[in-house]
Amino acid sequence: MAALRLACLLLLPPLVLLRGRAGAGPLCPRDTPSRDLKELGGLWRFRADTSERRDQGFAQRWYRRPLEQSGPVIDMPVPASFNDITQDPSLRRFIGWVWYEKEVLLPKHWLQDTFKTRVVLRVGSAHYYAIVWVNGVQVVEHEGGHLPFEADISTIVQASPGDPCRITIAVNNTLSPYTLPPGTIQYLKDESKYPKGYFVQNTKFDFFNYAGIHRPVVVYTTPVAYIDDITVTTAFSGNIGVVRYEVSVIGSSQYSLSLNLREKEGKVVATGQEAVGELKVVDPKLWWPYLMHENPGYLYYLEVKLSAQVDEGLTEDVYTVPVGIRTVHVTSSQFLINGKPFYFHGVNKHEDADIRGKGLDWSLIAKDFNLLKWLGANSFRTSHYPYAEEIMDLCDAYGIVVIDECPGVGMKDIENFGNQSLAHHLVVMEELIRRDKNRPSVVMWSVANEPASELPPAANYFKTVIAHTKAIDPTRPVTFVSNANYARDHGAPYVDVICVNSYFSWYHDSGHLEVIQLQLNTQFENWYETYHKPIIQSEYGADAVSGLHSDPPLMFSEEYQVAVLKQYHAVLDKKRKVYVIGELIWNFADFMTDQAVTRVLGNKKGIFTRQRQPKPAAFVLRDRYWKLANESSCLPRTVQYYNV
Ligand code: GCB
Repeated sequence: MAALRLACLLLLPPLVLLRGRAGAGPLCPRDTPSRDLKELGGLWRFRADTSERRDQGFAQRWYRRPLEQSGPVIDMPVPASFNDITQDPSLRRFIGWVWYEKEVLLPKHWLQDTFKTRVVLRVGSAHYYAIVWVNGVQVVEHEGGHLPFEADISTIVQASPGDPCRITIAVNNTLSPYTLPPGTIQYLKDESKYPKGYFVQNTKFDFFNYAGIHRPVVVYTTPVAYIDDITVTTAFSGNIGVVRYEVSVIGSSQYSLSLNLREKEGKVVATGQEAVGELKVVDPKLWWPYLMHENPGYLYYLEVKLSAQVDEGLTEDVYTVPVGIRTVHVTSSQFLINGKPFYFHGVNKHEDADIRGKGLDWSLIAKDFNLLKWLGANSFRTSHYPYAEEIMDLCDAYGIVVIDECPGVGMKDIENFGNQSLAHHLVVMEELIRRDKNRPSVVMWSVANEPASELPPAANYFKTVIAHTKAIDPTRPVTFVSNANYARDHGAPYVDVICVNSYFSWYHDSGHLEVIQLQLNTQFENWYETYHKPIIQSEYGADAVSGLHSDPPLMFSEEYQVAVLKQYHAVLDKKRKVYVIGELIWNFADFMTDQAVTRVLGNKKGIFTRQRQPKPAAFVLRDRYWKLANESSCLPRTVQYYNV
């Protein structure tokens, strides 16, 4: 009870007023002929509220004046996790409210054309609960990391043109049983062992709980009458591609639309004028996964132009969405993309790196995509939360297929399956789908990773979450990733694809490589016999500390990791001929976790180190993935060999 009280105290500030929309506008901010964009990356002022109840910032209203007037501040990069930036161990493990602040001068024309310009502040993601003020006025609050949120700040910034605008963001990383992911706060009261008031945050997931402002903060403009959302779904029949679209407009009921669907080179291939319609493309260039076609990730561009009447006259807005024409279907034993069987040979990742933690980093993103291509990986799962839009854009462009996972990870206690959690989970799925619905790379939603799906309440919980997800997006299959016993999993009846994790000879029968094939075979047969649904081996692997060797292979050596992979591959090679539709290694790269006796400066199941250097397992996987790609596709020889 005390733990819960503290969780609530840390999470909720006194007297929070909800203003503005809690979610983000569905359209990712872009520079267009009618919109401007200003990134607020760089160093922000930063202060952790170290008061016992973490409530000093609210009691003293730190947002009312420049943060440095409240006490000592330091420089903190945005985007980045705050944990690994300083030499202060107490900041690394800090739980509670931290405060960020930046002053920004906005262009004059944004502030003076008040009848024409709408100014919006958008945060790409902040972990986990955030409240935002502009010039001391609260504009938005948002629960949950990994997803964007925004607020219309026009009236505030336009009230004082010429003055710098002060943006204050308070972020709280406390997790409660009802957040996603969930966690608990534990007070340790034995004063012979712990200082007075000592508490820790406990979680049941296996990655370090990085916090801060992880993705870009931007200010952008739209006209006052603007394109609020564009939804696109695609299909094809014979040589005709179909792009169904729906445009929603805010700020005027008197408007006209003009839509142009362009090829990559700019040629218009179809046009429309209605808010809801269907565009037909003759001989469409389909969106194909990487290594399934010589020209993967082909994108058309749907340019939407709005001409709207507002009180002061006519205003125009333009927004362009990339469109990949492709279909997705699931049968009892196959996953079909554009009607052809698709085999996922890919990875699970994390947003994780030295120093920046989960902060967006373009160099890391570029390196990771180069490694994926080198590896011959055609897919990844966004384990265990939605990744940055910048990453997802590249998946669309490169043809990397994505299983898009929400932050439903570490749901191990019965309390995580109550109505409060459920209501929040539904909102998170809405926000995720609103953000990623138009992406051709996203072929399936994953609503959770390894929940305690054997608990009876999991039945109704997953039935509801999956039904809700399908109701919002009827075009994509839905799954969650299970490590439960096939006969007792209450969520599996509702999924389209069975995703199963197993660590034979690691967490069970440690060191016994000889049992892997039997156990894996049994696993697949049990699941398939029970459900007759296609199966993805959504995690498997072993820790290898880079540079540790042992022959015969012993646990934690590079040789052992390779040996585990080879045992799994022997069975996968049989089962992929029948109903196994994919294999995703755990993990792409080593990553930071909480400290534990089973973790050596983090989880070492990466086939690359945290610094992205290959372990021997990476070469084994690379051989395999290129072979799989060559087998299942009709790639020209130039693509078949990948020589670096
Ligand atoms: C799992 C989890 C993943 C862990 C991994 C491991 O089953 O889904 O989050 O990191 O195992 O290495 O234990």
